[in-house]
Amino acid sequence: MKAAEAVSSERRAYYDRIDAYNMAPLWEVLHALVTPEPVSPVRPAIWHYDEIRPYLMESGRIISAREAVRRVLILENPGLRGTSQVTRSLYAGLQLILPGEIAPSHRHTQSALRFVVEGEGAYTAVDGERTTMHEGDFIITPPWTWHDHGNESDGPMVWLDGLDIPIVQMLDASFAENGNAEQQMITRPEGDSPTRYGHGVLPVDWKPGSKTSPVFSYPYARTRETLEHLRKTDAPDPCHGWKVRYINPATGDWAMPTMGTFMQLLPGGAATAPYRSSDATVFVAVEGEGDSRIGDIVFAWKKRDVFVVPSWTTVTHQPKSEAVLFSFSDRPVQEKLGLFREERFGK
Ligand code: GTQ
Repeated sequence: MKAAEAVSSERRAYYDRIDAYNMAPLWEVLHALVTPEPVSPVRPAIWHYDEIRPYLMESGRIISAREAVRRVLILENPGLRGTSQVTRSLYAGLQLILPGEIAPSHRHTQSALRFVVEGEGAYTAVDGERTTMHEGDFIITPPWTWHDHGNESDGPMVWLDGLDIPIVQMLDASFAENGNAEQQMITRPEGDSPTRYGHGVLPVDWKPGSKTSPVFSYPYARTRETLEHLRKTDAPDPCHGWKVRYINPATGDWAMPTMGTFMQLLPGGAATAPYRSSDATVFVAVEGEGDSRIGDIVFAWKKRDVFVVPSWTTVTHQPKSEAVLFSFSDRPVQEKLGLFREERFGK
């Protein structure tokens, strides 16, 4: 408003007259619309799992998974409170399912990823196939696929939900419906899609039915094996350590059309070289502990903590010893629109 106050009374009177016709002068706002580099309300943020876990468990006494439909504590960026956004394009939340509970079947146009944070043995069912969840697994719910979750194990199960809710919201393209039954019919054996599509072969006449990977479960054990192999054979990247991206094996493209997902192994000792990119990124610590400097702020993290690096904010990671980080961002969207930029400093 400062700029507006400085304008002459002649201009202000003119702005008032055109206002009645739902018009506004570009020259008063151009600098804020078209910035020389990203200017974001998103702030670096961290959720320490030790601190928030008691509240998550308390949610289990306040409401059932059935009543809540999805019993989730939304992780809201402190710069975006009230918007259900962890970055401007992404949603994140921690979902709790207690033994014996069911999160009923529904489907929606938003893509979802599950990153398993705590617990063992609950399942998510996607399009007639169940997947048992283990810590560190990355599991996909493609748009418009029926999905329900359940916990037949004897402990609480917690995973991070990552969804493209703000992207779908911006496009006004949200559609959703509830299933007729709480749990969908299981029509394929467990392991069907990873075996069918994830072994370097495809059924000969198979054609993609969607833009999402036909493999919807990426077990941690296999990703970890790749990272360990890279560690033994390759020098670490100065900015990333040993870092892989999850792919759709049928196309080599990202596993999901709107969200890029990554896992990286950071060598112990030295800090990574400074790096920044235009995709605000949500990280989950999977193994180890360390510090990350994000802009001017240093966060100390350990296993299960979640932290956010805003767009175009320089980050360095300094693990205490070897550590593993999972992360996700809107990079596939930015790449497809020709918007993605990154910058490496020093090395
Ligand atoms: O599991 O379908 O955290 O629809 C938010 C919206 C989870 C889900 C969320 C959802 C889901």
